[in-house]
Amino acid sequence: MTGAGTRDALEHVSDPSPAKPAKPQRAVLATVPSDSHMWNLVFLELLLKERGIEVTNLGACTPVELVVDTCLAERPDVLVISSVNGHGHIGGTRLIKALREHPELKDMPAVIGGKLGTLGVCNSTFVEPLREAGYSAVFIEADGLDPFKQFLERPRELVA
Ligand code: B12
Repeated sequence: MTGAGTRDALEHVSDPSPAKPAKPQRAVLATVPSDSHMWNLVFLELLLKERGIEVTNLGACTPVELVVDTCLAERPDVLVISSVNGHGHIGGTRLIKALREHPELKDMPAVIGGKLGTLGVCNSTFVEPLREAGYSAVFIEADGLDPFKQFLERPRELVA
């Protein structure tokens, strides 16, 4: 490689592209311990993979300890929690509190979505409490998938 080539390469490395937040490369996908539904997880795994994101899908009825331990070991760019059985707001709150107790996971983007209660469109009532409990973003089914897709394009921007 010529000197100029080396310099160009180094400049490229030290010059981060202007204000473009990194897209997630690796995700951990899980649900809450009470939730045995699986197709939501399959659907989300495919949606993430379609975007080039590597997924560790922990499957249905995920124990909280498994989610925390996997996040500690893998340090994913984003944790995605999906729940549809109506208890997501309860299990999801327990889960995020356990996760945020670990200083290493304090700033890791973590989102939850699906049918988070049994109130239909009024499940929006759970959004703020779940954010306060520690989620970076909360997606309710009534809003469709576009907000989540946008989040995946610029997660840090929306979390900040
Ligand atoms: C199949 C099914 C089952 C199967 C599950 C089989 C399996 N292994 O997956 C069985 C029969 C086991 C089952 C059991 C129960 N089920 Co069920 N089940 C369904 C059903 C018919 C389809 C779910 C499905 O597979 N959908 C396909 C997937 C791809 O879509 P989805 O789950 O809706 O997820 C979408 C969105 O919510 C969103 N999404 C989901 N998660 C996330 C996360 C993020 C981050 C984002 C952005 C988006 C997102 O994306 C998906 C695509 O749009 C629904 C009714 C329905 N038509 O939706 C009820 C339903 C989910 N079940 C329900 C209930 C109540 C139960 C039971 C409690 C029933 C009972 N009394 O025993 C148990 C719960 C068991 C448990 N411990 O969790 C309710 C939940 C009520 C609520 N939340 O308001 C529903 C809605 C039926 C109803 N209308 O009452 N169920």
